[in-house]
Amino acid sequence: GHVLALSGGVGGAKLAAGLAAVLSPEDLTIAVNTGDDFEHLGLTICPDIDSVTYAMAGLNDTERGWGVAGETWQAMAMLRALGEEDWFNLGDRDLGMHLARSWRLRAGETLSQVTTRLTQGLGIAHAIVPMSDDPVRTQVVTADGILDFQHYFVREQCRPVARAIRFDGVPGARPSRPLAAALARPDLAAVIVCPSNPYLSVDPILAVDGVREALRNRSVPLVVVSPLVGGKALKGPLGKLLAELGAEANNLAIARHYSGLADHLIIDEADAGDAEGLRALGLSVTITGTVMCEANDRERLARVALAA
Ligand code: FO1
Ligand code: CA
Repeated sequence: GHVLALSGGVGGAKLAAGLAAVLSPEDLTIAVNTGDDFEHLGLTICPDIDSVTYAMAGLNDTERGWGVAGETWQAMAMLRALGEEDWFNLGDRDLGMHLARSWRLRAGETLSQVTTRLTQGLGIAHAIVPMSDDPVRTQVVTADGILDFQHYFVREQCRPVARAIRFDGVPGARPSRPLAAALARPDLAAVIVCPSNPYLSVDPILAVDGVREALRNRSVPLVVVSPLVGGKALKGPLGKLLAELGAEANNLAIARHYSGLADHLIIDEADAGDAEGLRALGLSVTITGTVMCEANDRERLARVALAA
């Protein structure tokens, strides 16, 4: 049967790459968060689509966690010399991606069509699809006003105190055609939620018109791979944001967050103590190593998720 994976960047991208390594292209659709997208210097930047794309093409920078490995920064140096905005680091190779995407969008292609074009251009046979072709923008409501996610996260370095997260554009954003098609497939066998941040990376996907309902009414298992290891987010200074919003960083909170959706939670060995409480909530649980350092780890975790 067909597997639908929901993914954000970084952690999600690693499992998505693992799933692609063990499933044929006909058997997998990877639907990606576009809430982190933004317009910058006249370009449309889609960080999570690019994280998944670069991970699947083997081009991702594993140190930094975003962008292309072996990147150079000549264009940034010129922007800086020109006195233009330089707070968002666009590598030279990465810029090529944004140029290609932006002009194809301007020429009238949908984000789904552009993403298919660009991923195929990099030799990726599996379907990486945006959650929606309509713009959805994650925003952080702060004491100093509403900030687009990248402005909050990168430009302001998460400094303003957060009051709420909102997704501008929903309701009203329709699922992309390939996401809607995957949700409606009669041979859909499972939905896997990759180890991405539930509040920032998965919630925007669930907020797209009809997606949460479709997943709630599905008849196939929904497996969540927890993004936590030892009760901590694996990457990023997002702990501060989530604490300010009162979101707890533990697997029980994650299970409650996905209640009515998740059947099975995969948690890290470091959090084995959570299993009992999760089972009491009616979930089945797999305990395994969830840290993905190498291709082997990604594929192994992908197999564990499929077995679940
Ligand atoms: N993150 C940063 O912390 N600083 C950057 O300058 C930066 C640039 C950047 C460029 C392209 C891209 O695809 C991602 C980039 N990111 C950067 C990461 C991005 O902000 C995050 O990956 C997510 O949106 C949060 O998960
Ligand atoms: Ca992200």
